[in-house]
Amino acid sequence: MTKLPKDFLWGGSIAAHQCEGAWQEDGKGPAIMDYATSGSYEVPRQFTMTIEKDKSYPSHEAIDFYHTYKEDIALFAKMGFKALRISIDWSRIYPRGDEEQPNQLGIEHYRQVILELIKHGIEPIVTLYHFEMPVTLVREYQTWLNPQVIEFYLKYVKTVVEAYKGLVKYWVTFNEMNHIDPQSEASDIFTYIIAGIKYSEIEGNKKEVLAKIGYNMTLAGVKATKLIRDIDKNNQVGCVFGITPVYPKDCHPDNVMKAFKAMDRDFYQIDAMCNGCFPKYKLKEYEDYQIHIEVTPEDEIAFKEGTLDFIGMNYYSTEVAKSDNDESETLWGGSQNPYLQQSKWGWAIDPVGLRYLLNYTYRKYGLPIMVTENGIGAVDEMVEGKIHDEYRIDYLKAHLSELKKAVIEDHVECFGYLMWGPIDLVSATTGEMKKRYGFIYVDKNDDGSGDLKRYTKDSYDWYQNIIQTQGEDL
Ligand code: BGP
Repeated sequence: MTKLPKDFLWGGSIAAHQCEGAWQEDGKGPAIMDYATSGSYEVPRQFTMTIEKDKSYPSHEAIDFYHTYKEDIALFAKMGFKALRISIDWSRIYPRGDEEQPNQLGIEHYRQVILELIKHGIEPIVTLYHFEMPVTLVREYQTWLNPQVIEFYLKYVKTVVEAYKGLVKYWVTFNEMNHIDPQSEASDIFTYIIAGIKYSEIEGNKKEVLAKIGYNMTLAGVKATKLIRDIDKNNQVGCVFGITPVYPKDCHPDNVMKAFKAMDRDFYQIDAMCNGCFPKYKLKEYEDYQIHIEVTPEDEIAFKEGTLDFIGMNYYSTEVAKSDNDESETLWGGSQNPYLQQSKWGWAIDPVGLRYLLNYTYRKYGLPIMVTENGIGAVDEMVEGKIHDEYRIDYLKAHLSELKKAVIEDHVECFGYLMWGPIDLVSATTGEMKKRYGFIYVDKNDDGSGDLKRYTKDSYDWYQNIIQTQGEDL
């Protein structure tokens, strides 16, 4: 067999705050990413308390997908997409997060987007939280530290899942909450995009704050999973994790152990959501730091009843467990791998890492996996209206070939591949447009210039053929 199965979900993934714009339209409230400025590889994004006139906030206009979704979805359909992962911006449904009644205009907008996808035979895969928290919940309610926020989240989830009952089957409770891990030093960017707070400004015991946020979000995730299935038993619920496998520096047993431990960062929450209980090893580890997490009998039931139907996997890169004298550093805090090349943004390119991760995760949990993000951020140059992005084709081809081996040779149950950023959009970590992922180029630059016009790149035709031949040409 050289083809991937007929019903394999080929497609792409996007997120509201990175593409929609229209940040004050149809009753949307301000969300945490609306206060994130643009940055670059060298200059980190800033997170401001007010909208400052001399700064630029890329989510405000983004690529204007809020208004262009029909044309953009038509372009995805022409490529042959079977699935598109979108996110719903919580602040369009409950602008402050704590209202009694939802904003009908927000509900109606996403209904139209979902119907448009269905019209083109594209399966909508809906993420309920992709860094889009109403800012009020951070500033007035202490973000995920406050159990009340779990209740607000569940109310929002109920509203949305009931509204689109029968239209959406695949739901994702959270995107990449795993980047908050008390075990390691976090960076401002990750604590901000996930929970709206800057790591450097956390007062008191930082580890304790991260542990509590991580626990409460995990609890919210399992409660939401049960809720979504209770609303419609045909619903399939997953959670998306951003997983960066960690390799040992060499075969010295101490280094192997170090790498094994470092993998906990990305896996302890998957354990919690798949094994029916919050992992005891994590609770004990917290105790070692004098952090106590109270798991109530009610929580225990929630973990039992809220196990996942599938695992969503965002894969970009691998890293090496940090050793004391290694200066090189990755975004996730490990060291660079000398055997691998890196993207312009320092992300190691490791196609085999995807096969390794698919096997590792499938053998650990036995659940179906969807690759919910994978791609390369690169600088594209337009020459006479064309973009020859062979580097993107090389990256995707190499990764898809390894995915194919995992499915066909290793028998991993992977039922979809959603390329990240099928249309150029705002980078989450840097806030740039320059870091482009798409098959479709958007004429928009970091200085705000550009007419937002769309152009297909060489990779657009390439992916169209891969989908058409079910991966036979890889
Ligand atoms: C993932 C996020 C996405 C996306 C992607 C690429 O972590 O889920 O939102 O942005 O990374 O990252 P970046 O945009 O920073 O290149």
